[in-house]
Amino acid sequence: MNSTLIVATHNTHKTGEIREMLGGFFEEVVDLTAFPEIPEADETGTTFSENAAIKAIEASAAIPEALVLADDSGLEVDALDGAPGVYSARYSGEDATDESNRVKLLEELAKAGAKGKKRSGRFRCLLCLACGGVMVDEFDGSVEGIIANEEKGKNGFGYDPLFIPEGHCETFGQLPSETKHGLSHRGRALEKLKVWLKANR
Ligand code: ITT
Repeated sequence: MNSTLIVATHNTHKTGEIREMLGGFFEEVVDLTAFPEIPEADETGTTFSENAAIKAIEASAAIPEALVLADDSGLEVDALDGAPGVYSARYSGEDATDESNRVKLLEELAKAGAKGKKRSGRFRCLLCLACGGVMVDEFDGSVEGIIANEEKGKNGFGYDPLFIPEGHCETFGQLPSETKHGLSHRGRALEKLKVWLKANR
């Protein structure tokens, strides 16, 4: 097996986090921004697992010699019946940005009248590993928390400035990246992947 990992994403924040956490396992961690000829996968699944598999298998079929890892992730908020969930990236529409998504989330929670502990939720991450166009394995992770009343901090990406992980008083936007990596949905799924890599590479 070669020492390059292809991350089947166009989200460079995800790639950065995965590179930081998996650095020791691969010489290079690159994403699909380095392969503009590969079209963006249609995320037609209704679960994180289905969408992670779609992204991993499509990219792996296009680069069959490489080990490919896809990440499908998102935020589930209990007061919103699990929304935005698998639609987290495009919660506020097709032209959504991280900022417009955070604004929409605060608006929806205000409409729902969700205060204090009623603002509970979790980040989920499904990692799918593929090679030669075939799925090899999948790994999951989640972190429970509370949605803050307002944005705090500039670290991370997406909903990080609004997410206070269980056991902390600050958002992922305020906490150092090492703290986020140690308890995040992605960090927990990557720990399972590391066990797999140790056993299989
Ligand atoms: P790819 O499909 O190209 O991987 P994407 O950003 O569209 O990129 P997803 O469909 O998996 O990826 O959507 C993930 C969204 O969930 C992401 O855009 C954020 O809004 C949110 N999200 C996931 N992990 C997060 C994290 O660690 N911190 C903050 N927000 C996160």
